[in-house]
Amino acid sequence: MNYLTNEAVLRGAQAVETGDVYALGTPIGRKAGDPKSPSRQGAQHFMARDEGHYEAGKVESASDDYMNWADDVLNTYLHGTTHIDAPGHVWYDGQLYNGFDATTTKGGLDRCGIEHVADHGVVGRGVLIDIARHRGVDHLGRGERIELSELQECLDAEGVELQKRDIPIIRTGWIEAFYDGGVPTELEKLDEPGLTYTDAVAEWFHEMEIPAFGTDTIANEQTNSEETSSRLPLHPALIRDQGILFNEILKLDELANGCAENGTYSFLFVASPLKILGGTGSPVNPTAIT
Ligand code: UVW
Repeated sequence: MNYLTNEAVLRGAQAVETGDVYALGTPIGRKAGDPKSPSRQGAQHFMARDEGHYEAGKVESASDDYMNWADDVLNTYLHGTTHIDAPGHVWYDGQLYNGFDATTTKGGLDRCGIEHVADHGVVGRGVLIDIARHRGVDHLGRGERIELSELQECLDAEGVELQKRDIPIIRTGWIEAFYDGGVPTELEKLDEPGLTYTDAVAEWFHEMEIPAFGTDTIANEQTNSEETSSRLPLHPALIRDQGILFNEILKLDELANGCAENGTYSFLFVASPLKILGGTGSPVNPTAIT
């Protein structure tokens, strides 16, 4: 996040050409269910006050006022929709990012919580790397791997340069497949496509000084790594070792169509987490302005 300097923000602003605005968050509270990790429950949204409450006499209108109002409550995992992971979200060997002790996560993150990201904001030059379109498919298949070399091939085909301190946004088409009912959502079957850990991938993120990256999958990487035989090895390698912000569960179809129509794949990317003290992440509705 420290790489998102004034210069990086201005580079993002300079990428704006059309003024088109794309909201990259997924809807919350669909009756059919929202895209999220199957290890988490779906969001519960309920009304604390609406006209039904007044009709039933459960709440009273203020006698000196003509106005009634609606109020509601959202009970949700912070990672249960489009979200940004806090740097303290994952750890190994008892240490978080920057060497903080894992016991500092007890009862809420004393270190590396999302409020620090929220205070700074995630603003910079986003670059869409539309792997699904590059492969000529609606969406990548279960467990398919994206190689580092393919990112560069896709960028070359799009005619855009990913510069140091940019925010890569990788599209697989997976979330559209979710809405079409085309991907399994049970935990044991969660088998998403994406990048996976290799030394070269970790070094590339480091050398490119990538502050944040996003995808339209639930966990931003190939779920079951072909390389390490473990689940989600990029999480510890990038979040814990490098402090890179993961923006997951993005809805990228409209942005992708706009980029393809205009032939420009860079934009101003803005995502503001909520200031949840000690939070492990926060829902966001990121904005891409092309
Ligand atoms: C985990 O994968 C543990 O969480 P998230 O998907 O929010 O990164």
